[in-house]
Amino acid sequence: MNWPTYMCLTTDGSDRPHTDQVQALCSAGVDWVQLRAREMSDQELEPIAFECMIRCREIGSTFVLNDRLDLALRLGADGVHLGKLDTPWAEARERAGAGFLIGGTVNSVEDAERAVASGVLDYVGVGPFKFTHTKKNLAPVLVVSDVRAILETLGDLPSYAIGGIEPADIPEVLALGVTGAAICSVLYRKPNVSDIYQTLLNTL
Ligand code: TZP
Ligand code: MG
Repeated sequence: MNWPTYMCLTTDGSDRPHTDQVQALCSAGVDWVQLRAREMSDQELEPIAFECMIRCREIGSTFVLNDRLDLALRLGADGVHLGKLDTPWAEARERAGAGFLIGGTVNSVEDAERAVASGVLDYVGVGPFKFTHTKKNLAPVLVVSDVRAILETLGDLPSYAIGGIEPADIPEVLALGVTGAAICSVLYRKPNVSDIYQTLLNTL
C-alpha cells in the first residue's frame, strides 16, 4: 500500500451535504476519502455512500466508511475506520477477510498496545492533536510526550494524526514521525476545498 499523506474526512457539521463534500474532495484530487456521517441510519446513508464511492472510484481515490462495517462490506468500499465503540477490530477482520482496509482509533499508549496486539489493523488514527468541535466526547488532547510514546509503541503501523489539524500544523505534526494526517473541518471552510487541499500539499 502506498500510504497517502492526507486522509480527508467528511463531516455532518457543514452546510454542504456529504455528496457535495466528496465531489469537492475528488475535484481537488485527494487520495483518500473517509465518509464520516453520524446522523443518518445505514439505510438513509446507503445511496449517499454509494454515490460517494462512485466519485472516488472515478479518480482512483481510496474510499473508507467511518464506523459502519456492514454497510462498507455491502457497498464494496475499500475499508472501514473503527473507533473504540464500533465493531471490535478482530471481529471486523474475521468478517471482512484480507485485503479490506481496517483503521482503528488510538488515544493512548494502551490503545496503541491493543492496536499492535490485535494484528489486524492496516493503520491507526492517533489523537486528538488539538481540541475540535468535529467529534463529540473527544478524548483528552495529547501532549507531545504522549504522541512520542504512542508512535514508539506502534512501531511500523501506519499512523495518522487527527484532531483540529490545519495546514499550519502540518510541518510540526509530520516531524513527530506520523505517516500523515487526517483532516476534516478545515477542508470545508472558505474559500474552497481545492485551495485548502493545495495549501496542505504545499506545506510538504
Ligand atoms: N477523531 C478525533 S478528532 C476527530 C475525530 C474523528 C475529528 C477530526 O476532525 P477535525 O475537524 O479535523 O478536527
Ligand atoms: Mg467510530
